[in-house]
Amino acid sequence: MRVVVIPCFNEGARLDDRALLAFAVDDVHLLLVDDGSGDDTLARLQALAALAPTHIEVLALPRNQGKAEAVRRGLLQALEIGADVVAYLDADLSTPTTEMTRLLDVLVAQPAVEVVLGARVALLGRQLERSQLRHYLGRIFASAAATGLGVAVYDTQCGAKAFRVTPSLRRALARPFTSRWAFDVELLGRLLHTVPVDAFEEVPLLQWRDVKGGSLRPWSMARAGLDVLVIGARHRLKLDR
Ligand SMILES: Nc1nc2c(ncn2[C@@H]2O[C@H](COP(=O)(O)OP(=O)(O)OP(=O)(O)O)[C@@H](O)[C@H]2O)c(=O)[nH]1
Ligand SMILES: [Mg+2]
Repeated sequence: MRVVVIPCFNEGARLDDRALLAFAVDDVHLLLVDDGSGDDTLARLQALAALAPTHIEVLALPRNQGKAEAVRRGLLQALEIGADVVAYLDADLSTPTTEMTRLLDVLVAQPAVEVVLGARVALLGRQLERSQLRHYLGRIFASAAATGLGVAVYDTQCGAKAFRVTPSLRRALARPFTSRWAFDVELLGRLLHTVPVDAFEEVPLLQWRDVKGGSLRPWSMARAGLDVLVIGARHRLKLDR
């Protein structure tokens, strides 16, 4: 079973019920995590789960804890219900579900791969719609992350990642992340202590778009930038095991 965790915080206006329902078929299950939203997100998620009770489950966190903890709690629950592949995906579907499917399929097609990361690389023939400013900020962030982790990762912040369920993954999720927004880097760092670098695969996305209405503020971005430096230093000193 493949379980895709979708963290949702005040997503009432952005949720695409139809796309999510169409995605939750066959062995793809959705675990929708309400991160203590103040709007109608939880009711919307519950209504969606009622339409496909065998394929969609809701985890309601009683108060807002941030994307890092919402994803971690979702992934832990996915492990508990017996998933052999888990993933996470942003609720705004900036990465469309068809692209998430492609990431999941890599784990089926390539048994040696354990971690699949969506990478936003603008190439001719691909549909990548991203503001210039965000692109360049993202490049600086990813370069800092790659230096800190000591591996040539191109895009750490794409909200679409998939993992084979292994003891290494369980261990990497056992403790809360220290960073609210740079947690993807923290997770990769924890995994890199035991998973060989060739078991990581970045997959350039064919489609990705900036979806307005998110709540990531400039202050959070600056904080994430600071966090990535600390995470890199801790990783090199092996303090993040
Ligand atoms: N902002 C925010 N998002 C959260 C939180 N908890 C879970 N999320 C989810 O994390 C995902 C990414 O959030 P976004 O606000 O879209 O962040 P972003 O795409 O980096 O930034 P935007 O360009 O503003 O959309 C979404 O699925 C959110 O619902 C939280 O506490 N704050
Ligand atoms: Mg977004």
